[in-house]
Amino acid sequence: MTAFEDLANLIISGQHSAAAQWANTELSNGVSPEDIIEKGMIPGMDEIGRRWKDQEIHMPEVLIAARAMKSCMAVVKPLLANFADTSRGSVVIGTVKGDLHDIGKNLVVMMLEGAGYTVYDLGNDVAPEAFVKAAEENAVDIVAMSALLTTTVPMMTETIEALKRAELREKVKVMIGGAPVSDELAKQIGADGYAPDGASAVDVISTLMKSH
Ligand code: B1M
Repeated sequence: MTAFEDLANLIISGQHSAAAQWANTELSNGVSPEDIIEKGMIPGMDEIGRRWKDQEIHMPEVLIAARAMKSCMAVVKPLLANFADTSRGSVVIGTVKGDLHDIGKNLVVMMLEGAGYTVYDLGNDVAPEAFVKAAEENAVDIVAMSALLTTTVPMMTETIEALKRAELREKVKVMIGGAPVSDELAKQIGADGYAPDGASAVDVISTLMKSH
């Protein structure tokens, strides 16, 4: 078993303190925060997703795994942010209205902050009007939306419509992400970009910034 599998197993079994301690120890051994996220944390959560889908586990197990994931994030996040010196641009991000899934969105936030973007994280269950208000008040370059439920994907369209009504759509680029969305959907709803994961989100946003 690789060391990263040990971390994945700590996440799967919901051992939040041990998972955070594992991350701390490996960081001091010189393992990069990116490797900890991509090779340990995400595979752990992916396995939880598979087990839940196959009805091998129930909601409490999912929630304790999510808590372990958050404990690890708290450890690696400050190190990702250390890469940043000056802001490369500003992003308002949230999980759309009706949707409480925030683990993937939080990973995207960490990656963007680590890459040097100023991020205004509105959390989850974010109404279209709240995206508009934050985009306007902070004069951001990018509005980024996450959705994990097929039933909340239409909220992305509603948010784009709200940006248009507020005459902000021409002033910002819109990026979407999350398991039920795709590049094709981004084109259909009039978003400017789609990213399948946190690392690609950084690439997509830097491309969008060039045309902004
Ligand atoms: Co829920 N859930 N959940 N859930 N949950 C899913 C999403 C589901 C696929 C499980 C399943 O049935 N197989 C399913 C959705 C089905 C669908 O609509 N297609 C589902 C359901 C149905 C529900 C409830 C309705 C269950 C119920 O109550 N009956 C309910 C809804 C609550 C609500 O939101 N209103 C619910 C609740 C929950 C919990 C609260 C228990 C918990 C969320 C805890 C939290 O987030 N704080 C939870 C979890 C954990 C999951 C699974 C197991 C894992 C999601 C996750 O965190 N993945 C999930 C099953 C699965 O995904 N296999 C499931 C790990 C994370 C790193 O990946 O979020 O995909 P992900 O993020 C990735 C990319 O998608 C991307 O980058 C991330 C990093 O690589 N990405 C972006 C995400 N956002 C991005 C934004 C970007 C760019 C990239 O730019 C803006």
